[in-house]
Amino acid sequence: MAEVTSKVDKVAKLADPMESSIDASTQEMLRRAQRLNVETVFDRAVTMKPCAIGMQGICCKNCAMGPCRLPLPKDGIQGEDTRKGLCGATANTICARNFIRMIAGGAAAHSDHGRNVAITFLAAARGETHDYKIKDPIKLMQIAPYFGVATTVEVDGVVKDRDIKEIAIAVGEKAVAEWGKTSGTIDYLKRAPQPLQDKWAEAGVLPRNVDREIVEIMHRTHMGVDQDFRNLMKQGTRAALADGWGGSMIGTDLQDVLFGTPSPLQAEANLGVMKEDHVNIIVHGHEPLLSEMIVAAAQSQEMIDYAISKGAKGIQLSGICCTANEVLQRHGVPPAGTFLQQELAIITGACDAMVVDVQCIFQNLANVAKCFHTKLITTHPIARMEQDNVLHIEFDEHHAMEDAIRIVKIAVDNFTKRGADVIIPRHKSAQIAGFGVESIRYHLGGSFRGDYYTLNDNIINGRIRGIAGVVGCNNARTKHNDEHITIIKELIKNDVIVLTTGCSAIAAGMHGLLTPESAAVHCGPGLAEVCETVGIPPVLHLGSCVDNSRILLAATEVVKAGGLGKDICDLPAAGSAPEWMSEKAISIGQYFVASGVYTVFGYHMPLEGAPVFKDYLYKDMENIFGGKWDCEPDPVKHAHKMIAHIDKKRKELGIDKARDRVLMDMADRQALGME
Ligand code: SF4
Ligand code: MSK
Repeated sequence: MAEVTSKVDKVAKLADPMESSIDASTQEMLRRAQRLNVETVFDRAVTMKPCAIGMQGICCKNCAMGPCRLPLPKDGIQGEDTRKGLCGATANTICARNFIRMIAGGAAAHSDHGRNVAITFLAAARGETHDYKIKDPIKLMQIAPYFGVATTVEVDGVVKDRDIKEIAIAVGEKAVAEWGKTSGTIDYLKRAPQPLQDKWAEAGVLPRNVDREIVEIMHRTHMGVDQDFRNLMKQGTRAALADGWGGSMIGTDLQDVLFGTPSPLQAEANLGVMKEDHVNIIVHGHEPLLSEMIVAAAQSQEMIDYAISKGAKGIQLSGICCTANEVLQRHGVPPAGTFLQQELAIITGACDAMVVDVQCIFQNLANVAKCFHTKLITTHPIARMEQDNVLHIEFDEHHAMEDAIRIVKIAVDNFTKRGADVIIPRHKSAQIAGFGVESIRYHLGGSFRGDYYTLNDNIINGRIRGIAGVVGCNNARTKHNDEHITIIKELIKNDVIVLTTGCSAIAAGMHGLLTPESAAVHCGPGLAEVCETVGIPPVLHLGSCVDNSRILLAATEVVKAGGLGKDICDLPAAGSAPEWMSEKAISIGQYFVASGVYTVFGYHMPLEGAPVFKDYLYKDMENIFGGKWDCEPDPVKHAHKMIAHIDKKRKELGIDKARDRVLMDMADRQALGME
């Protein structure tokens, strides 16, 4: 081990490993970190407490007359709320401004990822880069009409298929334009159920283009502009929809076209996927543009031979955060861990290179890397680190493979510099990942009756009580993975099928919930029967954070299949982000709410200091969009709030009795409009 430069203050309080995580490998690595005197996020969470006023959402620093802080009086608000900042901004205004600035941050992060994918897609379509090819032309043909791109041409009165390259260029140009077009609204909005589109139009929240909605948030929240929390939220909703039904959805689709649409595959999860006798490369972040190339480079015979020539048995690639999910769902590359395990992967002493792109990357990785031999490599022009031990190799789509090979070689060379003190936790779990709208249709829909019919039938007859989306981050203020796993287990125990993405999906994989076998252990009898019959896990891994758009489209498919109402808000469904921490989670939450989903966050929401604004999100939103926010830190209560909502929707649909009856006959189906 190199000289330790990220020492924990000897007198500082340290995190209790057992209280910090439910995962044995995380506990083991945290103990090792503390033994080696290497500080991690878990220790910092003990020594640094969050600001109480910031937590309430009522600190404004939008001009230099502030920061203005508007704490709630100790005995609550009696009578009129007279709190105001120097300019007169009320608690509601300040809280709403802060909230929608989080949406802007989140939507910008997701959408800029989508933009980079669109730009690379267009370069590939035009033949300006030879490292990327169209892997899924069928998906390209499916999405082209949404952009208004024709897939056929008429020549001398005969209709013919249009040249695929021409279609790809036209789709690429249209997609890139979605970030800045000067008229109309985002093309993909028309993929939503018509009643939802009508609600958005009536509420005046149809997003015009992705960039404009984000910029307008920054303008409206500037000192002295929008001072009506409802009007501020209207803009927050526009930007969130521009993310979910725009930037993220386009990003997901074009990644599928370029890299292949995922289909279920087997892999493992947790730090135990690293191998002591292999070169270990970890990809971390969100954009799969470079990591796709690193997968190809690491699997090439040339690089494997090079690794063997340096004394390794091969190259073990693994991932952290959503870059992990991207390479998992398309190549079966195993995730080494979630967001909170990024420092721990280096603390194994076996990480020869950690390659990071954008989002969710701790700056402290550089300090931890200094304590070991690990090469930390930043690759994105917008995400560099100031520490001098960090190598920057700027990725460029025009020479992507060259960059990837250079990075893999650096990792292999670094293998020879590894210290003797290597400890890789043994824990890892098997998992099936790679689900999506298409594979749910295939596995649960049944090819004979058409899309999603069998899934709907099972929901109507009560074997499946409802659908939950459980997504999002870890948060060092909560016990690592505890809320994710408790909530998911409680949901599947009650026959609610779970769709998961992001770090929540990695957590589910680490704790063995992504296998068909887990159904018999953890599910209620109805869901267990469906999983056993179809051979799927009760928790379906749908990908990364941008792939939450897959959940929106799966919900839309369920609506289209019939029998469960006319809009997403009619479905027996609910959303959850148990351990959220990122601004992206707030953007995701708002686009789920505005798409009609009851969405419950764990930990806490920065709204307590502005009760009127909080009520607007927790109650009034439902009258506008059919979905609303909620927050419940207790994981069991959290799950039961979702289940109560699902049951309420079953009752409204008139299928609450079906859970006793289980089997539906033709007359039942006809009554529900399914025949
Ligand atoms: Fe204070 Fe108003 Fe300035 Fe915010 S904008 S810091 S509330 S004076
Ligand atoms: S990586 S945004 S910690 S899910 Fe998408 Fe995980 Fe949250 Fe980052």
